[in-house]
Amino acid sequence: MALLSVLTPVLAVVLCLVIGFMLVKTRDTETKGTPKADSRPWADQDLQDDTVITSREEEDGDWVDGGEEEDLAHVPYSPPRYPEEKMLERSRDFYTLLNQRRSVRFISPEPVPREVIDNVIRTAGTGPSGAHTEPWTFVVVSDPETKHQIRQIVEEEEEVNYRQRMGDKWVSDLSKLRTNWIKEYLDVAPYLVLIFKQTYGILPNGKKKTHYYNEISVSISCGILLAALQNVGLVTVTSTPLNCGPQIRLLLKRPANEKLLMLLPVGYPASDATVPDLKRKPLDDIMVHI
Ligand code: IYR
Repeated sequence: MALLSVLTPVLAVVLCLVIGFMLVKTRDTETKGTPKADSRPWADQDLQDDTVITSREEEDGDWVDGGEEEDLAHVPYSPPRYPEEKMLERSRDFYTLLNQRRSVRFISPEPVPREVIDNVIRTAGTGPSGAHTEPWTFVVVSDPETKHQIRQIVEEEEEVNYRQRMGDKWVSDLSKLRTNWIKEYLDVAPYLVLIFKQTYGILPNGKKKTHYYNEISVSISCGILLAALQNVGLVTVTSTPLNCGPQIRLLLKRPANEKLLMLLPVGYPASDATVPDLKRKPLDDIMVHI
């Protein structure tokens, strides 16, 4: 009994040491198991989306080291500089042009010159991207059968979205826009442009390359594409079909590193096209000058 009372404090100390050791060990293995979490500083809290949630497949494999890439020459840059008067005029004109942009769901089947589509996509490809990785793929579909298959996928999923996934509040928020899951424009528009974000790159040697901020980069390039379409008098509606990405990716035979970000039907507006009579917020409501 006496021996037991002497040993109890010793046992308690040993027990504490063992528990402490086990805790430190667990923390060590946890950090080792998720090296990406710490080595991805661009994964800003505010940008948490599926850009930074990598699947098992994406985590595995051989990633290229930044240092493996060649150095790049830096060259002089002197874009046009306009007198202030001219700047004012150009800023007004560009605003007037883009202020006429509307999401149009009634698109004419009239053919559009292919070269115009090539040029607007070239323009979208001028967007800035994280570490200049250019993490975008623009799939242009004019084949009627493929357009129809896309329509079938989108309508089937959108019906479930509207009826179940989006919920009453979202559906009622949209009622003023008179949208629904029937997307005739997917058959009718001469072109469907499907924009994929490449969640990582694949080099010719098969190694994977990090595509920093890929979602925000591709979103910016979509904005430029919308402006380029407006500039040539074409219309579109920025559709982001919920839950259709994987099926459309497989239909279009795109690789697993590409995720569908946006689907743009592109063409001239139908002669009887209508749009909701929306108003834009005035400058004072969208700008804060400090
Ligand atoms: N993607 C659906 C629903 C939709 C969602 C928003 I937010 C809109 O501004 C418009 C529609 C659709 O395209 O019908």
